[in-house]
Amino acid sequence: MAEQKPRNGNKKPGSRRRPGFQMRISTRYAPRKPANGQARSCITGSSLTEEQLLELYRYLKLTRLVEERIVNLYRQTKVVGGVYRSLGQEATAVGSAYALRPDDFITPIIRDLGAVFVKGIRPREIFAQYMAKAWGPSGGKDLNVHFGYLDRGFIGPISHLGDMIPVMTGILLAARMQKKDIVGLAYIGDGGASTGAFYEGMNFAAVQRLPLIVIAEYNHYAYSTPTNLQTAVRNLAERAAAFGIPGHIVDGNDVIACYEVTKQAIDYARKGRGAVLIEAKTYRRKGHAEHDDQRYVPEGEVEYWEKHNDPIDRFEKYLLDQKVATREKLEEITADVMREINEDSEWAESSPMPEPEGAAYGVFDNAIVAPALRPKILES
Ligand SMILES: Cc1ncc(C[n+]2csc(CCOP(=O)(O)OP(=O)(O)O)c2C)c(N)n1
Ligand SMILES: [Mg+2]
Repeated sequence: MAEQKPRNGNKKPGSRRRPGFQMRISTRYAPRKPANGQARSCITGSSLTEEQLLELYRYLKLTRLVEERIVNLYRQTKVVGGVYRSLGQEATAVGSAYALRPDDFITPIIRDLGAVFVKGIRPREIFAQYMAKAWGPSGGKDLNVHFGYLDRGFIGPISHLGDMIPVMTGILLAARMQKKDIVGLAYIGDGGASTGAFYEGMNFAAVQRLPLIVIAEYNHYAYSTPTNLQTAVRNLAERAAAFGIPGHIVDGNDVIACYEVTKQAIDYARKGRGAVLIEAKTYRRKGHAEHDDQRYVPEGEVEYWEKHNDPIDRFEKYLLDQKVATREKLEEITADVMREINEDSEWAESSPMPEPEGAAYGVFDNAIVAPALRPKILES
């Protein structure tokens, strides 16, 4: 028998082994309908308690029902600006964000309302923000997803796709210099993952071994462009090899799988081993925004995902099959979510619109005030 070469035979003694390089694809991802024709559920063997599982369910329902209410307000012309839905992909945002500690940082994008709720933002803040009200987090200065709270570790996204990756990388570098033990979770779409900023941010985080977890949402579209027309890779996670970091693929419509894979990545990053790229396979069931009629989507595609791969249906099946909850318990949680939504949307509707001169505050250094506003501001 030929002599086996030692595995690291070419390595210089004492050279540091790089983590990652090889792709790690989660076997929990099953892209097709189960062969036995059964409706899909979620992975079993979770480390979550029953109480946590029900909390996840609450976040999923909250996300879907808040978005439905926003659409309702939009149709009444009460919303200023666009409405972007995460219908069908709520499990990706909720499951991944649930793995964070409260002091960790997060930067969601337009399909990650679920992560925003997990981070502790209340529905009333979202309603007021969408309606550009004075009581909203940006006081009516910006719209929909464009707000953040630095003190809560919630970094609001800017519109430029890809740019939040180097921003989060910078935050994590600063945190390391300040000896803070935090990880950063950044979300990116399949379209956004083709920008230069994404590559630069990932590369820098990788070489600095910063605790950056990136969730790349493969939801099949960027605006009207199908993913296979804007990137030649089949799996976004394959790009991890270019940065020398681990890459994972997870079923983005399985909330438990999303939680478990992110938890693993967070543990890895927190130990100082560096960045991780997680690709969540999911599907955008609505158009880019409410104005988009999706005429570019092949017939039956949306319906297929709705029928066979809805993340809430799947989680309900799991909770019932595993006897974590009864149907009545799930209805009770949903009713409670509806109560909160009704109360919070009324609160947001009762907010006044912002005072016009408020536009001059919190944007630039207020020592420099536009001449037209100067007398009024100096009076107050
Ligand atoms: C650099 C840049 N190019 C183009 C746009 C316009 N734009 C906004 S969202 C979007 C599509 C994003 O698709 P994807 O990243 O897949 O995220 P999804 O909407 O599917 O969640 C585009 C092209 C932008 N905001 N920034
Ligand atoms: Mg996309």
